Amino acid sequence: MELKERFWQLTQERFGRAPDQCDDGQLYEGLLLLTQQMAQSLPAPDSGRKLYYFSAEFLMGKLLSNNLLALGLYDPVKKILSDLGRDLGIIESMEPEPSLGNGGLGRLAACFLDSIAALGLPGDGVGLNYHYGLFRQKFVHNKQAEEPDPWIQPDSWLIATGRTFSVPFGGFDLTAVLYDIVVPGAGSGCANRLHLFDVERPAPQPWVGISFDKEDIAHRLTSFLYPDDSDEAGRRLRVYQQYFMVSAGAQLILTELEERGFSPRQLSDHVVIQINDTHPSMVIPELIRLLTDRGLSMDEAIDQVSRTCAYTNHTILAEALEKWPLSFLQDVAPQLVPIIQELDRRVREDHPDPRVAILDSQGLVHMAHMDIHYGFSVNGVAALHTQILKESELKPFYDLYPQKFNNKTNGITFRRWLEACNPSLAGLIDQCIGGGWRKDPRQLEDLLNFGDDPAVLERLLAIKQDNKNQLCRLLWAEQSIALDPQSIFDIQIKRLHEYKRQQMNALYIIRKYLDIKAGRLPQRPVSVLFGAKAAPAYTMAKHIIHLILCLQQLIERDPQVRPWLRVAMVENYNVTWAERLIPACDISEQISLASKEASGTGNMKFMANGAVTLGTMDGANVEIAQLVGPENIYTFGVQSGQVIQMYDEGSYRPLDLYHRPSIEELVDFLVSPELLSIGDPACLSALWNDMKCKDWFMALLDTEDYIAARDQCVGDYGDRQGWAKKMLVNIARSGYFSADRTIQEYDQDIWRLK
Ligand code: B1H
Repeated sequence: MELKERFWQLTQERFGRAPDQCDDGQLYEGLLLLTQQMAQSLPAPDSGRKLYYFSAEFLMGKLLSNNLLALGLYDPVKKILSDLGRDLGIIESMEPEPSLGNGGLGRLAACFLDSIAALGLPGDGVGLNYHYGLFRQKFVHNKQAEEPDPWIQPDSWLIATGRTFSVPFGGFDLTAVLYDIVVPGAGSGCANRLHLFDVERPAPQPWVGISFDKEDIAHRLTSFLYPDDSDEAGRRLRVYQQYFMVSAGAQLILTELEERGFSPRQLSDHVVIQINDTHPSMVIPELIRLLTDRGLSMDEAIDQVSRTCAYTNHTILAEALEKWPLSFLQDVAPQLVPIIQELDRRVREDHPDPRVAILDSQGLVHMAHMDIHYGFSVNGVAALHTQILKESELKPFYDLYPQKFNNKTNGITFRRWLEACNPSLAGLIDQCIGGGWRKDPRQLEDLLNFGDDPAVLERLLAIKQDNKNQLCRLLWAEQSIALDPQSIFDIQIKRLHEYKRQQMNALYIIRKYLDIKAGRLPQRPVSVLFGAKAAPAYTMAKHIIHLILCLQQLIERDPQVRPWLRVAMVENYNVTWAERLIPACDISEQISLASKEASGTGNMKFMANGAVTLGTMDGANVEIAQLVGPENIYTFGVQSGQVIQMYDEGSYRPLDLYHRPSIEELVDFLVSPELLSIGDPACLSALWNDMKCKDWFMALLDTEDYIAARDQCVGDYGDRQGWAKKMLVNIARSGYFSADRTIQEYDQDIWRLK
């Protein structure tokens, strides 16, 4: 049946009316059903070995456009709608964004699913169906407030499969119900699935506090995206969620293995599990348990599992490396405890070094250690990150198992992050080099032939300007933020964390503010945009949001400063906002303390959309710098080796830096009468104190160098031709960061699926 006919039939059946009589919501639902049906009819990729990507987060973003593109329906549907006088963009805005993740780690998992399906590889995601994703952020009195974000509607991308598994918790069993989201592969003609487990009868209301009795767990286990682990209740709930996810996931794997006609003894021949950070690490002892239940000896089970599981490390921040008290596990999944003890015993037998033990002297289970000993691969997510893992963070393990360690520099799907979010740029690229880059982003390098073509450079600038105009209209309509589209758009969007150093960006804003007040005008007007959520219990991060919002208000009220400098923090930053902000960006702020940002993926998205990076030599910025060359990036700051050494020696003294007059003036502005009259003195002075005396992520160390590099960057922007050339080189060299490339490397070096 023809697409149009099918759509007419569908809305007729569903709403008793033809599309031209439907409202936007009905059209959205109709398109959702249509795409879903078509995606569901695609076959799964031809299976050799099958991958299961286990992750506590999948930050999928809106799916309608993405799926239409993957199915090759985007243009036809757009046409059908415009013939009706309707706009796909507006229809799409009806879709709630499933925020089942915090940030980069969850978005990476989503990009990977997209690439795995596009490459026609057999690989499904395994996670949890949180009813409330990450909180919805509101700004109240210049502070972050959190509201629950229900995303599941009667019609959503979730498909009830009817499959259930029984998860044995200490003292009771709980049924895990499987929902699927279909993941159609762009151009591959096949589809994979994202498997999300849920409890059978989820509580209708979000909750405050949890009592951990059987009833509570039974109804609320999947209520929220795993909470931050700042209190014991949060930590305990995480362990419940994690075990629920891995036990149901492991049972699904063994069921599918059997359905494919293989025995549990053949597990590693037919299955590979990628463990995304340590949140799913309990899959190792759980699979060992299930295999021994099915008749394998302990030795056989351990051998099979060790050849099936591979681990990705995403951070060296100590607080994110999970260590669970054995006593928690004793409550949650007592059947795992003897297995973990046995795994630990075997490690100790072979390796007396206590640093590599699984169980430490305080009774904590080091999840990453278990992954490394009992997995066959350990990878970092950017070249520098993997090097740091090998040379310092995980050195004792690297010495034991050098062959297990490998790097897989992160990537992004260009289908969402260029084709879909920046159609005018995509169109210009087509005109220059044809459409081959859409399948193979490395072909973007052909753009380098146009580096001296004034017409192309001019188009590039015009498209950027157009995207900035569009963003301005949206910011005004949705958040009453008015910006000058002619100003430079300097953007920092990412989770709020001290190591990402939004506070250092704020110090630059203060520098410019003071300059303008003193009559020293900047080279040109700059708008500094932020988007960031802070974990609800992360006090210092919330103070930094407060500081930024106070600066925003201070400047808004000041007619002397406002024409030159604006600050705008976007409320409730999420994937959808990122898709609007990134195409409109001139300067991409990637200013983490060197060694602390494992990779970053926002940096890659900005680059592909023609922003120029202002960054430290951290994470994937290092690889960006190599690719574009020094004249097309602005780098600054102390190098990672030196930072690591300062931590080792404990030699960083922020107070000494603070007493430099150029820095003191900036830091002291936090407690100036201007700011105190707007903000909360307790928050501002707490932040002020911390920056002077603690500054754990060394913002003051790089402040002077940062200000100089940023001024240089703002100055260079004035040479419009020169700047356009930088943009072009950035776009041209971004193809390396295609998630398709990353996934091909995972497949070649780790998964070997076909
Ligand atoms: C990343 C996390 C993370 N690394 C714990 N680690 C979390 C750890 O709620 N938790 O418990 C949540 C998230 N997220 C990010 O992964 C890195 O910081 C980025 O640099 C990297 O690009 C991304 C994907 O690899």
